[in-house]
Amino acid sequence: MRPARAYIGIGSNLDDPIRQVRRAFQALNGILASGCVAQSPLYRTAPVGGPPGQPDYINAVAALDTGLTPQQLLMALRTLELAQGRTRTVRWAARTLDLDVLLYDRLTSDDPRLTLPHPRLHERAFVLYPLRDIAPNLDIPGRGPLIELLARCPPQAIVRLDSAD
Ligand code: A4P
Ligand code: MG
Repeated sequence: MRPARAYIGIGSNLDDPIRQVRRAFQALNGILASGCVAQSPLYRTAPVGGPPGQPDYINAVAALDTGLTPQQLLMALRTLELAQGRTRTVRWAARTLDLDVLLYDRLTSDDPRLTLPHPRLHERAFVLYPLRDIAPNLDIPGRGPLIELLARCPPQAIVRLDSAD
């Protein structure tokens, strides 16, 4: 069967976030029946929401071809988060690694355990910029062309890092 194309949002703002994100790219390649087909550059971004005083985030996006179902993929991502020391306290708290399923082919779901596309992706510069780097022609089901979402996105502090950083 043809694999699905999933896009994974990667975020970290604890314990050497650049290293956490690079490690996550490698770990994604190790997911069963899956392969990473594109990696975005890394971005340094101001925290959106959550408790005040959080450090900046490092964000990136990966494209993954996968034979897993969306639920199996989410479980695999949870395992990688735990392997990189993720703990869950309050919503949007600082974290060593957050892995979100942004898109899974053109599947839509309003299940709160796995909402597709990711319910906040269309309004977040820290997702839209790295997504554009690896998939500029994407059309987000129910939301429209990525380029139009970027044009409408509220201003947010975001800086692209050099690959040497
Ligand atoms: N869930 C539902 N749909 C999905 C999906 N498509 N992918 C459920 C992943 N998980 C999904 O997630 C909370 C619940 O969402 C889970 O039960 C899962 O089944 P979580 O990872 O435990 O907690 P979270 O990440 O704190 O919550 P949430 O609501 O997913 O947060 P967001 O929306 O991901 O926001 N600012 C910057 N600059 N950069 C960031 O990366 N991230 C967040 C987290 C806030 N501010 C940020 C950043
Ligand atoms: Mg999350």
